[in-house]
Amino acid sequence: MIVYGDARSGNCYKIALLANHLDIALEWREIDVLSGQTRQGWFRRINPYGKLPVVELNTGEHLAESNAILVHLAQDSAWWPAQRLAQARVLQWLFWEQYSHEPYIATSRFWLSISGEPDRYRVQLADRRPGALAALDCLETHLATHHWLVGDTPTIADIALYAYTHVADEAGFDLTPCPAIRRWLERVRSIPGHLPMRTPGPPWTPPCTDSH
Ligand SMILES: N[C@@H](CCC(=O)N[C@@H](CS)C(=O)NCC(=O)O)C(=O)O
Repeated sequence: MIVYGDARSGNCYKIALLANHLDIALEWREIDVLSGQTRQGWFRRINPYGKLPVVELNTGEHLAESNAILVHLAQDSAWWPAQRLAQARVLQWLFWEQYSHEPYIATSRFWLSISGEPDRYRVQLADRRPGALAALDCLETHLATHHWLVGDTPTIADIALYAYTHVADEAGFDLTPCPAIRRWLERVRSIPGHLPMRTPGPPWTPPCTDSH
């Protein structure tokens, strides 16, 4: 499977982490989110949304949206529960991650630690802070009484939420007051096959760099 991703991105990291657990071999094509490649014609043809990550499956078909990719890869594995309600609960966390966690924590991290111009985003960072704190509070409350987000074993809900929660400090959020989250992060890290987030390798060069 080919992955177009930026190694600094938590959304892209989700795919690398699950693939490692599932022993899926990856060809990682490093695309710098700041390079403008995601707005070029070649990229829009594989993902009209213009966002990383995108995977190219063995069939040659493309699939975007990190959590949709997780659902696709996890089928028939222990990371996707067999029971219908448990499946819906995993989706509940995946949708929550995209609507109530990622827009606050991942976006703040991008502005603060990746954009290279954090001062430019001072107002936006302050604006997103209450939403990020609410997301962390929600996670902390749930994890205070649950080992994993859904059921008794880890699922792709844990992978999706781990991706940006474990780098919340890079978004300006100290997890010291969140002991349940910190214990859960440690549990996720202890699962055999865990893969830490990497630093980006050299950028991949598309065969044709058309801009339309
Ligand atoms: N909902 C999408 C979000 C993807 C996303 O925001 N990707 C960012 C990197 S984390 C990106 O490609 N940014 C480049 C751009 O917006 O041009 C997902 O979960 O995959």
